[in-house]
Amino acid sequence: MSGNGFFKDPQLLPIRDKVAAQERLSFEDGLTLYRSTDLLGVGYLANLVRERLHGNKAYYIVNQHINYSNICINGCKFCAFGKEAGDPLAYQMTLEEICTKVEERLADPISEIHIVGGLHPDLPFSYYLDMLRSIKAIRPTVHLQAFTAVEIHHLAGIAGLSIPETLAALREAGLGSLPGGGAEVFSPRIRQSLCAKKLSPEGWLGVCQTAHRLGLHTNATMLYGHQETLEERVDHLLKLRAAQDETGGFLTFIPLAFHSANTQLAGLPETTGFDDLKNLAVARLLLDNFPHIKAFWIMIGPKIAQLSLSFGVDDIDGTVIEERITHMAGAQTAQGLTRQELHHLIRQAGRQPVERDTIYNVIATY
Ligand code: V47
Repeated sequence: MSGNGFFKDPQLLPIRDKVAAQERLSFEDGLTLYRSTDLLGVGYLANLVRERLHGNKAYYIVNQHINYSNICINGCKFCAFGKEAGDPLAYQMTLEEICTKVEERLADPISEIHIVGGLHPDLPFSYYLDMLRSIKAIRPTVHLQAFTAVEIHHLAGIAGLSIPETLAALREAGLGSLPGGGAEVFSPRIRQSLCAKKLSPEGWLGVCQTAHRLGLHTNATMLYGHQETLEERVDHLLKLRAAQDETGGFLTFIPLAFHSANTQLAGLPETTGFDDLKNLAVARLLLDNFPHIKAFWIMIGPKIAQLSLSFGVDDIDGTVIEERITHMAGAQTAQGLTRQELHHLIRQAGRQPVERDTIYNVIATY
């Protein structure tokens, strides 16, 4: 382990000792990490944990995103994607349109389709079941990572079913796992201010834990870079860690960098590379029971995502292909990356590209 002289911030030394001893970090440790300007020190510690878990591997997936509708009843202030029904920019895809999107990519070796939408007020439950079934009919082996915990809760209301019944019906139709969206920041202050109508933190965690108990994996996210405090970030991460201790079904944590354009928070500055790397590194250190930390290159850019492979990250998501949520909020990143581009980023960072499926089975190593 690196000598004391490496760390510019002496407050990191006791945390270094805990990391070396594989001891769990506390709330105060989390705050110290966030407050420290010794980014290289924090990154070094996160990299130790990443290396212990994953050696030199850096995962990616060949996936496709489908955002079936942006019509949403929640009206979250941070969201440029969601629109009220009747808004000129509102859309909802028919099942035929969704099938066309899937058919258009049949030649690509896609192993996952990632499906997220708004909370539509009146699409019937059958639309969601038929969507999964139709995609599976076209691509029987693809893994469907579909519907955030917030959508699942909404669909349960539409279907008049309990959460376990809703998940079981969706699984029967082809659901493979849940993406990590909709967690935002668990702080009641932030939720009151930014997304008062959204499913509560307890509700979000409850849906994920119910999914875990049924044998479905889920991801988890945190939206950062808006109005949240460092204390609220640490609290969010520790709530995820506590939930994971109980049910163990979270696969990956993905910090989501806030983009303000076209939102009710327009004008807030972009997150910085420093803060993007710091969030990923602190997450790796606090979430000791999460197998994977993912950098979503769409939100932080491929260059910071590449650097993050030395700051605790073992996964840089995937090919994506047509993303709407961040691009409607002003993201300047590409809509997709090729497998070759992902390999180039990973190799230049000195890591070994590993193509994975959704649940981290290795498809190929390069
Ligand atoms: O839930 C909304 C966030 C999420 C903005 O599970 C915004 O592997 C930034 O969850 N700026 C959806 N973020 C995306 C998501 C996701 C993405 C990639 C991989 C995975 C995974 C999950 O995007 C929403 C919300 O938290 N979001 N608006 C915005 N203006």
